[in-house]
Amino acid sequence: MSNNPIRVAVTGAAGQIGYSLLFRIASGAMFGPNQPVILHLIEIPDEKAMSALQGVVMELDDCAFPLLKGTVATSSLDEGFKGVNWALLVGAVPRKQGMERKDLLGINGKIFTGQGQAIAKNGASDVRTLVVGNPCNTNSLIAANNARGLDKNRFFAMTMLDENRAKTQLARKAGVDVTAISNLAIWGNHSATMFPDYFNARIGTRPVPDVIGHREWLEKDFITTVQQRGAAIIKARGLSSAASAANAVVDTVRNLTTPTRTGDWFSVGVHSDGSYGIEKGLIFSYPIRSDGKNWEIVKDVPLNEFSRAKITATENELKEEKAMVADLLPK
Ligand code: NAX
Repeated sequence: MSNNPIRVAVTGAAGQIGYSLLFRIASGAMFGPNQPVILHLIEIPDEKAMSALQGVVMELDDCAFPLLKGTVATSSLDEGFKGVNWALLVGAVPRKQGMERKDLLGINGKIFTGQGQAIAKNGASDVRTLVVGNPCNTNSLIAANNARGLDKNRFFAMTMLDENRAKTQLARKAGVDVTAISNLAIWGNHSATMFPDYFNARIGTRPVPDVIGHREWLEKDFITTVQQRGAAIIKARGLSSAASAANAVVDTVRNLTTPTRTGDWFSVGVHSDGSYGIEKGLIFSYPIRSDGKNWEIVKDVPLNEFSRAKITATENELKEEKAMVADLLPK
């Protein structure tokens, strides 16, 4: 057991995802039941947001969590990222009606230049950053490129919610428990172009297509359901997914900080080293393994023509996004 608390910064801490996430971290779900934490809650310098944040702090206090050793609530990036071991970048401006993707990238991109710089300046020597705020791959790319002196391998973008959604869909279709599904990689961008790779996923020890013989369902319904799940939740709830997103943040950090089960892998957007022919430097979701400290891209996962075409489409979208924010990436 380590007695040194882990410092975790969460931006957008008064938002929907923050409201689920903070309580999971403070209860020990992210770093285990013996690891104390200190939460750094970051919001915009707006009266309403800061007041809501105070309310969240009061509720955290009222849980009397044994592992929560302190909270810092601030709108200052320097104070918020001071000494943090993890920076969970959740806060972003949502896309509004009439807003083009380029506009959103421009507005949110500016947030992530400043946050990348502040993390590099203030974070602990082992700081790692997970971007959740959308478009999360390209926001992570911006943060990584503006965090001078920090290894780009410490920047991630969340695709775990897509992986969890895909696993549940496959388990339901096959009539098995969700724990029977493994090796489910999400490739590419956290967007409607992502590719949930059912060819390499397994149900027990068997490849998914051997168990679910319904090829058309896999090619069409399955992929579309996973890609459109966020929109379906907005339609049903009137609000975007929050508790399941917070759960995916917990899963991502746990996956990166605990050894991956032998033979399995998980999905997260990482700095591409050119693996699988993907453009170097993009933040691209791959099948990843961790030894608990370091992570690696799983090599030699077989890809067929169908998968290749899907992966190229999502790569192309990320290249376009990168081109749109070129002015935010220092040379
Ligand atoms: P909310 O609008 O409920 O909360 C966002 C919070 O961020 C607000 O309190 C706002 O004041 C704050 N904020 C905005 N700019 C900030 C800044 N520069 N610094 C600090 N705080 C800032 O959104 P919520 O539902 O919590 O979603 C947050 C983000 O997660 C959105 O960008 C959303 O698109 C994204 N998502 C990403 C997912 C993923 O799988 N990667 C899934 C869920 C979610 O859609």
